[in-house]
Order: sequence, then structure tokens, then C-alpha cells
Amino acid sequence: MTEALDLTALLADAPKNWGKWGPDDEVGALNYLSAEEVLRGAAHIKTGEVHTLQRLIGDPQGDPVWPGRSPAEREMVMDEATWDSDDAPQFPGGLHYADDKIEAFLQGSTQYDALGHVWYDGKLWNGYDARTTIGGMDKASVEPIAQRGVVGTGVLLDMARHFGVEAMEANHTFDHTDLLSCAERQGVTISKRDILVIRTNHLQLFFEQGDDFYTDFCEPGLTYSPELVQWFADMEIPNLVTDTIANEVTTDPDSGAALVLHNALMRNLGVAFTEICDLESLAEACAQDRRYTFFYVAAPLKIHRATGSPVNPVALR
Ligand code: UVW
Repeated sequence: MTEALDLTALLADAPKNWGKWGPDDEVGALNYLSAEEVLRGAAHIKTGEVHTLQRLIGDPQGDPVWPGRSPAEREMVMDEATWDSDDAPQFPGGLHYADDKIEAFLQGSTQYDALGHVWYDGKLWNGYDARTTIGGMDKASVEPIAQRGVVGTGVLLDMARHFGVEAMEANHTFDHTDLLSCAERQGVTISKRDILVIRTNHLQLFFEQGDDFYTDFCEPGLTYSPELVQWFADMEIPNLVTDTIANEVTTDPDSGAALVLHNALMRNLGVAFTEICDLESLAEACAQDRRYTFFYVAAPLKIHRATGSPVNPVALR
């Protein structure tokens, strides 16, 4: 394999939104989601249907995760067996209860990435020093995103249906021109400040293939080009939501670099990333009545200094 081009060289002339919302900003392009955008989103509710977009944590069929991470483990701490033991706590009136806990990667299920989750050249979103991540994220953690919430207009781009496949295969790349063709085919216009929700159904292959899914791991998805990045900047896209583990093709086929768009879009433009969604029921509903826009609401958990947070986004139609 030839050596990958480094991100500093690759993105030397790429646009940046650093400083656009002030020197202390930690939510980036989510600033585009103003009160007007909330109202624009709410106007897409027509039938009152609700679709939750989180994957099940602890799915008996397995939890897809980025290589090197492990699925969440849930453990019972108190259950009926606890109360049978001689040293069981006693509560007046005979109260029993169940308790449990999980050990989980905060990036190990449907999640919002903190804007500072990835970087190159020692600098995070807005120019913050990467050393502010040591021991916990002092800048651009998920906390400010969780504090504000994410509400606006979502638009579903069903790339799997667009390409005529049930589930997109590894290495299948596409770009903003494909998103526009997909939108045209669906009869929907992508508007400025829309939250892009991209369906590949790639993770169906995880459930079919088990551990073989990770052999030569290279998810399908958007691939880097200067034009694509400029399109995101011009369209003022606040949030990229997908049903893959990392929202983009894992390794850029041209430069050989990994997760280029995490850097070009998240680090440089401040676009929030939402990963590992389950878009199946939403996609089915959109295909039925050919309405591809909806009210999108997501409230990541407020976790101090965290790199990301589990979330259950909701699409209301
Ligand atoms: C990495 O950035 C490594 O992973 P994620 O897909 O969680 O953003």
C-alpha cells in the first residue's frame, strides 16, 4: 500500500469556519439551527408519525462498533436474587427493586461526536489546542452540543434505494452530486441548513456476516473532494447523520488517508456528526408517501468533558 497523503497537505486550502461564531464557540455549524430553523422543521410534521433512530444497545444480534472498540456491557446489580440473600438490604414495607449499570464506549452506539473528537496538526475545531483533550475534553466536548440540543429540518437521502441495492457494500463511495441526484429522484430539494440523513443500510451486512464484517473494513459513504467540502460550507449543513459507523468511506481511495471528512467537515467546518443510526422505519415511511423531509430532534446526553454521547434522535413526520 502506498503511503497516505497527510491531512495537513491534503486540506491545506480547504475552507474553515474557525472564528465564525467567536473564539469560544464549541458547537460549530449547529449555530445555523436558529429559532427560525426550528419552526421550519416543525412545519414538516403532517401526519404525527414518530420514528426513533437509535440502534438497540445490547442487541442480542450484536452491536456494530468501530474496530478497537467493544460493544456496551450491561450488568445486573440488583435483581430478585439479591433480595433472597441473607445480607439483602431491608426497606420498610417490603420494597424490592432492580438496578443495573453499563460499561460502554461513548462512541460505541448511536452517538453524537463532540466537535473535538478528531483532529490533525495539533488543533481541534475552532483552533483549540489538541492538548485540551488530555484527561477529558476541556474544549469542544459533547457537553455544549447536549446543552443546546439539535432541532431542525431533516432530509432523508436514501442512497441504498438510489443505487438500487438492499445494502451498500464496503468501499462504495459517493459524493454531493450523488446526493443531489438522489434528492431529484426522490422529488425533494435539499435546502440550506437541512440536516442531512443518509441511508446506506450497510450495517445489515454486519448482522449477516458477524465478525467477517470487519475483514478489510472499509465502510461505504461520502468521499472527500474539495468541491464536496465547499458544497457543505455553501449549504451551511449543520449536521451529518448516517447509518454507518463513521459517516464516510473509511479510507479515502485517492489520498489513502483515513476519515478525511471527519476532519474537513467536523474539525474545519464544525459540522456535527451522528453515527450508527437505524434509518429503516423512517426510510420505509418516506418511500411509502414520498415525503423525505421531517422534523428532526436529538438530545445527546449531557456528559462532562466527553468525546461523544449516546443519543436517540427522533424524526417526526
Ligand atoms: C472515529 O472517529 C475513530 O470514530 P467515529 O466513527 O466514532 O467518529
